[in-house]
This record gives sequence, structure tokens and C-alpha cells, in this order.
Amino acid sequence: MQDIIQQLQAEVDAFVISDAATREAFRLTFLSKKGSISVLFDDFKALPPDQKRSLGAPLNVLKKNAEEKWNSAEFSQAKSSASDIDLSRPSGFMPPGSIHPLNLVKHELIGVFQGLGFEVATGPEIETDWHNFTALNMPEDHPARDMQDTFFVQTDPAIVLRTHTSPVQIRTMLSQKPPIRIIAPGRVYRCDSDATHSPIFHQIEGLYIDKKVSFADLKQVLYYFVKEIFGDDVNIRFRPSFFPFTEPSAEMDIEWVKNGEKRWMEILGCGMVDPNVLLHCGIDPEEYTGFAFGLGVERICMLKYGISDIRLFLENDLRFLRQFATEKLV
Ligand code: FA5
Repeated sequence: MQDIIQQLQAEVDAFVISDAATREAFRLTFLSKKGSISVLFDDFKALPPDQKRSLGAPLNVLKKNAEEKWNSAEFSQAKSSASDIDLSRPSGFMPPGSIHPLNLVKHELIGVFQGLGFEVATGPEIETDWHNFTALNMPEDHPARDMQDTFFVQTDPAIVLRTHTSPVQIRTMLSQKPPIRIIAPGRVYRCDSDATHSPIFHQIEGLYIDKKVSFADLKQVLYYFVKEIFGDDVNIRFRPSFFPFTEPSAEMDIEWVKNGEKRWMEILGCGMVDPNVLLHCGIDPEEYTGFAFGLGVERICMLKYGISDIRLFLENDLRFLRQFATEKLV
């Protein structure tokens, strides 16, 4: 049987498959039920065990080679027919896509702040621990770090996925001299997950540093932006809060209705930039003051469109996304 296997292998190699007809002839000759390789397998079954052991492997190789030749012939045939494709033919119907609701709201927010003279700044999503925490008055082991538990890069604990857009404040103050007026939109990451908290979400940071900037300026800018987004009737409240990088600090909530019940949803944190943070960035706190804020884009989008679960933004459910299909970029 060893000789027959060798002979059949030579025949398989020599067989020229040039079109569909010769390909089918190849299959009938070698691989069909009555083909020579299949017949050889039938003979193989009747062999004593010691011969089976030595002939099983070469027989299987023969079958595999023949099958590959038959399959690759199909492939080369498909390739040659590709040249027949008419590239000038109009394509089939493609339904138009739509802008994701988070992008709609993000662009709207950027437009409002640009109208007030803020410029867009960016920073990396993979950030150093120093920019994300230490420079913002949160040295190692500071308890405020617990509120923003994050994803560390395993091989280097000094690198984190940024937990907020506030490190862009640091990068901007290190590279620009006051007056500074920027907004920094971007993705941020935390170990957080429920109906109003997502592990990946978007913030827009705001920073204004100049001579004589006061808390009144901060409130005025924030009042202006919520009225532009939600209209004059919006109900908002400021609550005193704590952030290590602002002093004093506050949070802003917007009133909304869930299941017929009025509630407050926190949309941003803010405050006057802490003098220590200015010093870290080489800015004299005796000469300059400033305010900063960080707002959650998902929360604003939820309030604007009455979305009750933050997870809908990431599910890619077309029934949800299509509702925003007619909106245009502002
Ligand atoms: C901060 O992130 C501060 N960096 C904000 C800040 C900037 C304060 C500048 C002072 C000066 P906070 O953790 O509260 O603060 O988050 C800010 C906003 O992000 C929240 O008000 C909320 O709207 C949104 N947010 C926070 N965590 C989540 C989350 N897991 N999912 C969705 N939105 C979130």
C-alpha cells in the first residue's frame, strides 16, 4: 500500500486544474466516494494493526494534500472572477448613519463655551499618576484618591487611565502663561458601574486663570451654560463640596423627574483653583487666581433627552441611536 500512496501522491501533484470542469474531474478521481483515495481508505480499514500504525500517517497526508489542492483551486477561481466585478456600478442602498447623542451634546457644549472665549485643549487618556493625582494636590495615599479608583497599567504603576479631565489643567498651565481660558473635552475611566455611573465616560474640563478672577465669575459662566443648554426654566442648585485641587469647591445639580418624582442629578464639580496647584505649575498665586470645573457629558445628555440609564450610550442599540438621526452637528 506504501507504493500506491506514493503513486497517488504523484498523480495528485501532476493533475492540472484549470477550470471548473477539471476541478470536478479531480474531485471525482481522488476525493469522491468512489475516488481512488477514498477506496484506499476502505482498504486501509482491513489491514492488520501494525500496518495501520505505519500507513495511517502517509495516507492522511495524501488526503489532506488532495483536499488542499481542490480547495485552493476554488480560491484561485474566485480570484480570477474578481476581475469581472464592475466597479462603476452604483452600490446598493446604504441607510444614512447618525451622530451619537454624546457627540451631539459634546459639540453643543463646546459651542457654548467657545462663544464665551474658551479654547479647546486636549491631553492624553493614558496619563501619569503625577498629572492625574499628585500635581492636583492628591499625593500618594491621599484619601481623595479613593473617590476616583482607576485602572492602572500593570507593568508601570506610575501610569493610569485618567480618572478625570483635570490633568489637562496641569498640562495647560505648564505650557502656557496666563491669561488662560480653555475647555478640555475627553474620555475618562473609573471603576464605577450603575444606572448613572459608567466605567468609561466623558467630561469637559474648564479652566480660567487671570488677574482678579472670582467665584462670582465661575457662577456666572455656569449659569449661562445651563441656560443655553436647558433653557431659562431650568432648576439648578450649588452644594458646597470638596476637591483637593480647588478651594472653595462646589457641585452643581440639575432638577429632573424620574418615575413622576422630582430628583437632583449632579452634573459637575467646580471651584477656585487651589494656590498649591498654581505653584506646582509655576504660576504666582499672589498675582493670579482662577476657577475650574469638570462636567459629565453623559449626565447632561441624560437630562437633556430624558434618558434614565447611562448604559444605553454604549449598547449600540439602533432603536435607541436612530432617535437622534435627524440632529445635525452644531
Ligand atoms: C471630578 O472629576 C473633578 N475633576 C471635577 C472638577 C474639575 C472639580 C475642576 C473642581 C475643578 P467628580 O468626580 O465629581 O469630579 O466628577 C465630575 C462629574 O463627572 C460628575 O458631576 C458627574 O457628572 C460626572 N461623573 C463622575 N463619575 C461618573 C461616572 N462614573 N459616570 C458618568 N459620569 C460621571
